[in-house]
Amino acid sequence: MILSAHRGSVAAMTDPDAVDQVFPDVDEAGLRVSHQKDWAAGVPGVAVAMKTALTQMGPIRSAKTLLKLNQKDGFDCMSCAWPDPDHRHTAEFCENGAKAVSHEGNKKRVTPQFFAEHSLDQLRAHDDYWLGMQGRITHPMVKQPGATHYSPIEWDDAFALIARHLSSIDPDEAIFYTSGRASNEAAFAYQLFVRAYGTNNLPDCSNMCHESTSVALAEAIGIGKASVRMSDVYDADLLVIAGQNPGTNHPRMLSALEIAKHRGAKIIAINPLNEPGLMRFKNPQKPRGVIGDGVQIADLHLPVKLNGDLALFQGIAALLLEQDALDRAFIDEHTTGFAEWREHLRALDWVQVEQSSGLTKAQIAQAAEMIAASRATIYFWAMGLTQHRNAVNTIRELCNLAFLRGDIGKKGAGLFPVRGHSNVQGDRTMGIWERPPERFLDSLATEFGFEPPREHGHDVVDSIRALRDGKASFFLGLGGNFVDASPDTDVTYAALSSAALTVQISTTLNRSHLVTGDTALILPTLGRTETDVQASGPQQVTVEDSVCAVHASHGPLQPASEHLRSEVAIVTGIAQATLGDRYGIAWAAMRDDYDVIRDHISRVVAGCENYSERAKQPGGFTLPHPPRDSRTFPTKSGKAEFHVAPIDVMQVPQKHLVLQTLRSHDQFNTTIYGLDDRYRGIHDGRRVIFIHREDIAMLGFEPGDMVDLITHWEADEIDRVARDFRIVEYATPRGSAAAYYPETNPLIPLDSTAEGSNTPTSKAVIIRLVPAGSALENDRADGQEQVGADEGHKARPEPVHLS
Ligand SMILES: Nc1nc2c(c(=O)[nH]1)N[C@H]1C(S)=C(S)[C@@H](COP(=O)(O)OP(=O)(O)OC[C@H]3O[C@@H](n4cnc5c(=O)[nH]c(N)nc54)[C@H](O)[C@@H]3O)O[C@H]1N2
Ligand SMILES: Nc1nc2c(c(=O)[nH]1)N[C@H]1C(S)=C(S)[C@@H](COP(=O)(O)OP(=O)(O)OC[C@H]3O[C@@H](n4cnc5c(=O)[nH]c(N)nc54)[C@H](O)[C@@H]3O)O[C@H]1N2
Ligand SMILES: [Mo]
Repeated sequence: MILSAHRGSVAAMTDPDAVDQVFPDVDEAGLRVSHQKDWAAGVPGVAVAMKTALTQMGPIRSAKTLLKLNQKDGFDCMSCAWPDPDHRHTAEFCENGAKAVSHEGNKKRVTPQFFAEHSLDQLRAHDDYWLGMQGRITHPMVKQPGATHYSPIEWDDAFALIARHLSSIDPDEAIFYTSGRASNEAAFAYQLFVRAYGTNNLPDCSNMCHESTSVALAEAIGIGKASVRMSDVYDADLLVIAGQNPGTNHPRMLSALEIAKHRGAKIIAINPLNEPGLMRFKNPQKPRGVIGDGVQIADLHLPVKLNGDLALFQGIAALLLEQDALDRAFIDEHTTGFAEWREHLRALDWVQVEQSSGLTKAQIAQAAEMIAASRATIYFWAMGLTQHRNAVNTIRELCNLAFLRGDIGKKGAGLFPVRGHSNVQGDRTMGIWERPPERFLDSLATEFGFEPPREHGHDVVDSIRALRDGKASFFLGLGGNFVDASPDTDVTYAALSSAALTVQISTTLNRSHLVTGDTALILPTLGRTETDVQASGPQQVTVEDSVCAVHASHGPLQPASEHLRSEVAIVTGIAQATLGDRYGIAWAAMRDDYDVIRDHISRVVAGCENYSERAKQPGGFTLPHPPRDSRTFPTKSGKAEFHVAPIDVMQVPQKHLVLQTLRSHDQFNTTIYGLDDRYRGIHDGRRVIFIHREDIAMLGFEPGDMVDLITHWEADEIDRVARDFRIVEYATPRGSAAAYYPETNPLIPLDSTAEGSNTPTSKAVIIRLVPAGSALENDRADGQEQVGADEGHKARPEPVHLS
């Protein structure tokens, strides 16, 4: 079927696999590339969602789960942290939410027999897609030192093993990671255990995600969270969406954008790529959405160069200042540092702005005009802003813009970092933080009668360094896939492999079960779709979304195995085995009745008074946020703080590109649901690199060529290579390339992090391209051995999609 290159069609709506191929079947492994789409579907991508759900869960489980998804009496979708609207549809989920639920509700099982039949070496030869698709892990498993296979272990023996190890080391030699799916109850119990044990080594996925946001917002407005309510999105005049791809990563946001547009809002998209979800939206729930062209989303698209946002925001601000388009009253009453900032912008070097942003002054002026004409603007952002060396400064510059126009603490306006993992924000609120605020520790001390450690712990990057340098020997992951999500894959693999004991609390199989310490444990847990019954009866858990709204969640499905334990039961079990009755903390009582945990939360976490009752109300409650609620700013100065930052121009050597590493439409972080990225026109393959046509020619290649990617990083001697990527010509600015994560994580140096937040620079690493295979040859000629991570790729070609 041939579709227009510039417009999706109704046929494509009903047949999501319809493609017009640009170079069909060029790849022996089956990769196909078609034209990019210029629209995305929102709530719900019915055809695709139902197909996935029915295949993996069957009709009964599909109906049981999907109709409870994001409902007030149901469970919280684990696919993203987009807030729930007050008025919900019967089907309040998106295609990717359905994929996440189906993945967890999968009827396939990873049993002790599976582990007996597959050695670790055999499992390592499979890719992430295959691993994740094997289904739910059913029993606790152990890998003994030197063993070739995992074997079953009793829960109590697993807890005792952990306790023995923890008792034999200094608490600061242990690392306790959290991924952002853990419930507030599990997170609270976990940080309590870790601090009672004696360390603040609580890295979490935030350290690789919105940490730059948390740092920048805490400095600028005194609190690291979004300053908007869901209703503000509908009341805004202008929505600025920078460095975010909602069509794939927050599809339910498209419905909110559609409503806002119908109420007259304008939208500016700031993104190197013209992501379909930012361009045009089709809502299959409404006739208007299915027939015709759908709703145009972005009124202005600014194709900024990678890492060019700081310059762009300064350009916009300078023009607004020139036009005197500012909210004087807000600036005078609520801010500090304005005069100095204005001076800085008076001297703005427009040549540098245009170079760094890749945009013309005329394009930037269009954005300034739209902002000047708006009475209330919301600024949205995600990984496109946070994962850069100057990310903290970039986000502070966005805050400067909001202050300039008084766009904070006002109806329809504010700062809206859109979080990733569904409860990553709640986990932080509950104390999952390597740098906990003193006030939080004081409350913990009062509530539990022990003195928690005050020294800051390791974040993700520092945890890897500690393991690498032999300063840590124990790793526990409460969810997530640490080795695949982290940067510098070879370094990270070696670091984790040097540990004495690694423990993963998980639902499905992933690489972190295969790259392990001498001894390794897999502790299988209930997911959010499943019922959780403890001694006092069925339990609920609570979560917090991107706009500080807290609510309860309980799953409808029978657990995948009778041997699974809830995250709370596992954490309190480890705590009991390790600490016994040290400090008299009643671990068993917390496990038996989560209200006991919630009562502690009420007294320890500011804003959570009377927690259990309020969280369980239909729709829950919203946590306080002083700048949003009353324009009070709990910063050092008590005001919103303007901040001056120099423009940071990346120095890219000739014949090199800047690479961003992003998500396809068929993945959730390191979980690969499928091998398509249909909005970007990619089918049956993931090892592709998107490059501007003229850059391809400049580098002496052609679209379809196979290349190896090599990092340019002079700070150390390590060779960083990712092999066998197919070049795809794509609409991206000159010099800015893109490829999928986690395949490209071997390219990101551990030491390449954002200033101030230590977040890996996953959206800007300088690379060069060589013909596929020649990176290996050169290395051999140099006599340098390549270690580990990417080596296995040759042996396991991209599997062909079977559906
Ligand atoms: N289906 C699905 N949903 C998810 C996830 C998933 O993997 N799959 N992951 C979840 C998680 S943990 C997170 S954090 C979020 C991530 O949500 P996103 O931040 O949307 O995720 P990315 O795919 O990393 O996309 C980054 C976007 O920023 C753009 N970008 C890159 N560099 C720059 C830059 O320098 N400037 C600007 N202006 N733009 C830039 C990219 O082109 C891309 O559109 O999604 C969450 N939701
Ligand atoms: N190059 C590059 N690297 C990146 C990024 C990038 O954009 N580019 N993005 C970064 C970002 S934003 C993030 S958030 C991190 C993500 O890092 P992580 O959160 O560590 O990784 P995930 O892939 O989300 O973790 C998936 C695993 O979680 C487990 N799991 C799923 N559900 C549950 C549950 O309910 N309970 C428990 N206990 N386990 C569960 C499953 O076993 C699954 O294999 O990656 C970061 N890494
Ligand atoms: Mo994230």
